[in-house]
Amino acid sequence: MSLCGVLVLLVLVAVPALGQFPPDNWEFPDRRIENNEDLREVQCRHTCEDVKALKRRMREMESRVLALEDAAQAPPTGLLKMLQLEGRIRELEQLLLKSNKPSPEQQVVKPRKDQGTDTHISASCADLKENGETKSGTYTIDPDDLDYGVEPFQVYCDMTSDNDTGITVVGHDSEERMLVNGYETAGSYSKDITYHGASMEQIAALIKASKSCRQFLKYECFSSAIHGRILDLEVTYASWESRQGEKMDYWAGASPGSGKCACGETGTCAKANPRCNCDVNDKRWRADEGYLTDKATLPVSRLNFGDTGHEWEQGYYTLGKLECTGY
Ligand SMILES: [Ca+2]
Ligand SMILES: [Ca+2]
Repeated sequence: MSLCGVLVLLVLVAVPALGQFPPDNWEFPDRRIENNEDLREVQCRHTCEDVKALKRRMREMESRVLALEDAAQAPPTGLLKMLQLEGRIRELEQLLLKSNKPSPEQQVVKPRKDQGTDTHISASCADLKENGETKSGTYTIDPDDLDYGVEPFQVYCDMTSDNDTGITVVGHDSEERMLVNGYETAGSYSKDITYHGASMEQIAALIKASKSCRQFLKYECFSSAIHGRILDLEVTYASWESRQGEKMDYWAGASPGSGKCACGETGTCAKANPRCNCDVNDKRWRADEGYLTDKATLPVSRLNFGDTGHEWEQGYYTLGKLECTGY
């Protein structure tokens, strides 16, 4: 075969082969991969699992949120019990109303027979006398009304000494004339006063409810002074203490704050002494006495004495009962 013949043969064989190119089943590589299910599974192996997990977690969270909402809306156990009890109380109240029995809240509290308005108790002996009681004796009083302040207490009522009013008398444990001897320094003799049948609070209530009160106090002295001097220092040997326990600077019969005895205020003390008879201190019996009348400080709660240390020195004190009148 000649060269031309060979070329012609090649053309005849190759042209039909070229007519089938590309083959029917041919796909470009990229396109084949896009449509491949296997590849989709490969791609989902991570992302789809993640989505599934996320969806699962979302469902869990939703159920938890719902549970929390339920819990938030539900009343707590204590509140539930309270509501149940309130309902029960309403039921019982209804039952009470039906049976015409008043509930405890509707019940009127009646005063006790011995403390109520239907049993009168007097504030003082003056009050008693005002209400027609004329016989002296022991009575129970309540100066600041029943069911208020101090408890009622017993006192002696003197209904005859004063025509116009009853006198409320409160006694104590030092009513006897008492000797002071052998106590030299100021206040080294000290006597606490205890009142019979009444506390200091009750006595204070009586004083407050009274128009006037008084208590007698006397010191009889033999070279035993109330006020003296040691070198340049002024010394108060004898003093009384108020119901509040304060040491007072004036003696009975004088004005509060005066620092004097009764004679000192009127300028009538022995040997022109400026303050008290006892301050003369001259080996003669003398005395300073009078009534304490200051309602703010009565009654006497304590008495203090001294200047009885030497053998020629002594004294006697007398403290009267507390007496209150009027209202
Ligand atoms: Ca009272
Ligand atoms: Ca003396």
